[in-house]
This record gives sequence, C-alpha cells and structure tokens, in this order.
Amino acid sequence: MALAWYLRGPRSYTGEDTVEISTHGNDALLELVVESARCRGARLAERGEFTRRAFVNGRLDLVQAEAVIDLVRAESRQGLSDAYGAMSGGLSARAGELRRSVVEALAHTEVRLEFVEEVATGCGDDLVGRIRRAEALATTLVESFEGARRRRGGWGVVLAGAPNAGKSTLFNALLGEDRSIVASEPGTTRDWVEGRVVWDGGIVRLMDTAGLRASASGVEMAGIERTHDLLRSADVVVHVIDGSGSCPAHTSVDIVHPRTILTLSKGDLPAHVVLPEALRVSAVSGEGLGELRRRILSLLPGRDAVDGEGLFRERHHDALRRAQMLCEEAREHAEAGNAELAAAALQEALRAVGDLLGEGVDGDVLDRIFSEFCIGK
Ligand SMILES: Nc1nc2c(ncn2[C@@H]2O[C@H](COP(=O)(O)OP(=O)(O)OP(=O)(O)O)[C@@H](O)[C@H]2O)c(=O)[nH]1
Ligand SMILES: [Mg+2]
Repeated sequence: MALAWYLRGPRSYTGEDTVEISTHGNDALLELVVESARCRGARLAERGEFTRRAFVNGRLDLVQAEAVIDLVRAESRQGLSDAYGAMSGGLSARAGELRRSVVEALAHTEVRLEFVEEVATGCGDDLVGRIRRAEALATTLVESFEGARRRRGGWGVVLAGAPNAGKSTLFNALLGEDRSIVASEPGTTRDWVEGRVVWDGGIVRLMDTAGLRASASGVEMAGIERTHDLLRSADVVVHVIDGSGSCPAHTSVDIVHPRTILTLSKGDLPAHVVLPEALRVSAVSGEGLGELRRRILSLLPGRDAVDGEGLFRERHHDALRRAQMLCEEAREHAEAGNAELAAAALQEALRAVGDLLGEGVDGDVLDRIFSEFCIGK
C-alpha cells in the first residue's frame, strides 16, 4: 500500500537526511499520510523548498536549480533537453570555464602589479591575450542567449512582399495545410496569420502577412503596419516577389532585414521577372520548397547551440553581459598599461560570474526564483 525509504545525507537530493513515502494516488489515503506526518511535527513544504535546500546545501548551483523548474515546464523536446542539459551542469561548466580564465588573467595582472617598471611600459601581449580569451568566452555565452531562448519558444519567420505575390499560398505549402485564405485579388490577407512547424527538431513560427503597398487605407493599412512590426522582430524574412509578373507593384516593395531570403514565386508559370539572386519557388508544383526550407533553417540564429549550454534567463544574461563588459574594460586598461584598473575590472567580472551561479546571492532574489516553483519540487 505504501513504500517508504530513507535517504541519508549528503547524497540525497537536498543533501539532508530525507524520508520519501510513496503511495498510490487515492486522495483520502494521501490526506491520511500527510495528516499523520503533520501530527508528528512535519509541515508542508514551501514552493521550491526541496530545490532551495539542495542549492543552500551545495548540491546544485543556482543555474541548475532554475533548470529544475524549466524541466517541469518544458513544452517541447528541445525545451526538455535544454533544461536537462542545464540541470546536469552544462551551462555551469561553461560558466566555470569562464571563471577559470578570468582568475588566470587576474593572477597575471596581479603579478604585473609587482613590477612597477613594466606597468609603465604596458602590460604585455601575454596578459592582454589572456583577458581577450576570457572576454571571448563571455561573449560566446552572451550570444547564446537569443538562440537558446528561441530554441524553446521557436524562431519567427515572416513571409512578406507585395499584395498578390503568393505569400499565403507559399505559407500554406510550407505549413502543409490550408491555413491562410488565398484569392486572386490583391489585399486578401489583412491580419497576420501564424502557423507552427517543427523542422529538424526546431520550432519555426511561420507568419503570413498583409501585402505591402503604399496606397492602402483603412483596415488594410492597419494590417500593413502590423507587417512592419513583425518584420522588425523577425528572425528570418522570406521576401516573396511574384515571378510571373502578374503583380506590377513587385519592385516597389522595399524590405530591409539582415536575414532575408529573396524568392520568386509562381515558378510553374512563365517567368517575367529576372532576379538571379532570388530562389525560384512554386507552391503549385513544389519547386524550390525544400531548398527554401533548408535556407530558412541555415539562417536561424543560435540554432547550433549545444543543449543546456546556452543562457536562457534574463538573470543569466544580465550577469554574463556584466562579466563581458568588465572583461572588455579590463582589456582596454591592460592595453593602456594600467594593470591596477585591469585587476579591479577583472575582480568585478569574477563577482558577476559568481552572481550567475548564485554565490552570495541575497534572500530576496532566491525568494523570487523559488516562488516560481510548485510545492513538492
Ligand atoms: N500558378 C500559381 N499561382 C499561384 C502560386 N502562388 C499563388 N498563386 C496565385 O496567386 C494569387 C495570389 O495568391 P495569394 O497567396 O493569395 O497571394 P498573397 O501574397 O497572399 O496576397 P495578399 O494576401 O493579397 O497580399 C492567387 O490567385 C493564387 O492562386 C503559384 O505558385 N503558382
Ligand atoms: Mg495573403
């Protein structure tokens, strides 16, 4: 009916002596077990108390503790594997590597401080190189932030272009279902439409948008404004141009985005537009769709990140961004020959890495983090 086991610290989850009782899920029975434990002096755990104890007792660092809740909340396999990687110490190991390299640079800086005459003539390439290494590690970690966040929530891929260019038809073909309304008259799509696909293990949020044209008014104009908003936040833009030439306004649309794929649509019809750099696609024959998908995937930022080694919380990002800027500052001081200021900046960088891992973090911050947890974790 019930199974209980005793886990002796420090090798339990929390690091303390623990008893776990397992019964079947009958509510009345569970209530009885909890009540009899309470009568004998036990109390209900607070949110996240087990993981907080594990953190306080040094079983987990703060990044690993946060990953516990991410593991509980993960919505996709990629989310699960990221959270599992972070919980198993993937990100902490990268932070540890950064810390070692900052400590190494700091040790060299302090050695320089012993030799005043060298300080006057510069800190030497060796020291600058060491600080540069720490700076590069911090930068790589900071840059992993956007990628890791998108790996969990998906990348935004916006299909945009002139009215009637064939955006909705292409959107439906990429999605594999008739989601967006397609019609021969320009200005059919008024509001944007989103469809999620999983390509190669990654979540892609495809967005069909209202065709862009200058002469629109009313509802259509409101739709166009939304298209511009989406373009600003897009990870990749697929600029659709009507290759059959049936849409004369095709050249007037100007889309500026660093990751844009130019496509000439309606490839099954005679080509009237010549644009050598554009990919020819046809939603009707399927021509170029596989290649378009491949190009979209190749442009998704941060897709190559290793599971559980990217920063995915604002807190992580803030701490590591601070470490990165301080390393940069330290390098500039070292280049200018000021070892004392370089050492001070490196000390601060070290503190920022410590903050990430939860060293010396204050109670309020912990309260906020663990309040996200559910009871029993
Ligand atoms: N032959 C052919 N016709 C296409 C293709 N793609 C779109 N069309 C036709 O082009 C017209 C416009 O297509 P839509 O997909 O609605 O174009 P859109 O860019 O979404 O247009 P708006 O929503 O008005 O901006 C429709 O009549 C489609 O059937 C294609 O690959 N081949
Ligand atoms: Mg449309």
